[in-house]
Amino acid sequence: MKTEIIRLLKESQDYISGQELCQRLQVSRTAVWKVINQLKEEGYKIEAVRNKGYRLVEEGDVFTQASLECAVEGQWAGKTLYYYDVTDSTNDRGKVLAEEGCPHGTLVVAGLQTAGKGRRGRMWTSPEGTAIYMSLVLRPQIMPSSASMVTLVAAMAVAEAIRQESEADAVIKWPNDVVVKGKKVCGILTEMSAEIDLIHYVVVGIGINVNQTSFPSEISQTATSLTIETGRQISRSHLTAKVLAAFEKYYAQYEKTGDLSLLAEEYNSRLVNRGRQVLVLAPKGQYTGEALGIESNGELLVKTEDGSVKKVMSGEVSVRGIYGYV
Ligand code: BT5
Repeated sequence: MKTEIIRLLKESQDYISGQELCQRLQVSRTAVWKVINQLKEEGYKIEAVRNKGYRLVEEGDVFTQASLECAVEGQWAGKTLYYYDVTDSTNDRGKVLAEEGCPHGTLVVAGLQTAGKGRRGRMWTSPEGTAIYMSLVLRPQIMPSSASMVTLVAAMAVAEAIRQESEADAVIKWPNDVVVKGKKVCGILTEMSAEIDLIHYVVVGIGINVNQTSFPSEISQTATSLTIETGRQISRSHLTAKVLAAFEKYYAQYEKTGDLSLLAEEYNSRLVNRGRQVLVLAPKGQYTGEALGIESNGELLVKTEDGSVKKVMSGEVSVRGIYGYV
């Protein structure tokens, strides 16, 4: 009922009477009144005027199951949605749900993570109430060797959603970061359960720094948030919905071919590493070169000093700009 009331308030240009809400939802006035009070407590600014009814004045940055259900409009991504105020890691929740058989596109979102994860056992700083922690469960019909490309698809979606929702100039740092003004605003962690030639599921986890105003000293030089960069408060629910919509769009292109051939050009136009010197930390030793862009299989092409072009596979190496973080 909460979701319905928010939807009706949002749709209505003017006041909507308590009686109309009761009739539309087939519930009592007291029930409506209770839900309106809950919504106010969650942060919605709702005006109540005698003989006129209720009006939604401002949505603010409410981040709940209902606010997300109202905002998400896509075909499949986020149609099944689990919101937790607190969880260990949305990726771990996603894996449990996937093992239990949840559908393709199931979304797990949290307001706070107590064990947010980066790649290779690193930590993802996950404070309460200011950032997005979301994981999407996918069941792609592709070979396990192609699954890492999902990270690149997600990075494109996040960069586009950020540009739409906040106007910050979001670009991609290959393979799993989204960057604003040279600092990391989003990290992506893709995990998979598979056999040699069969994917059971993929969980793509996305952490976006949205309304934080500061960071712990260990990451304050390299991390930023959308609020820091734009001076504005951003609605996490709306941004989450935009990420899902953009993800559906790009994922459809990826599914058509099973690779990034339809996306590589656009990806490369958003790639902050392109044309820059990068340091590749490969298992067999490190080297520097100029990043040229990705190929249709998601590998990064790096031109080394001797003129040869090396292909860097995601997951195998870290790529750092040799002039700072990017
Ligand atoms: C990542 O790893 O960037 C992947 C982060 C994925 C986080 C999401 S949140 C939802 C889902 N649930 C999870 O448990 N995880 C996913 P990596 O490339 O390894 O980068 C990790 C490094 O980024 C850390 O070692 C820090 O240096 C830095 N870092 C940690 N927290 C950060 C933050 N909030 N913002 C920017 N940088 C951060």
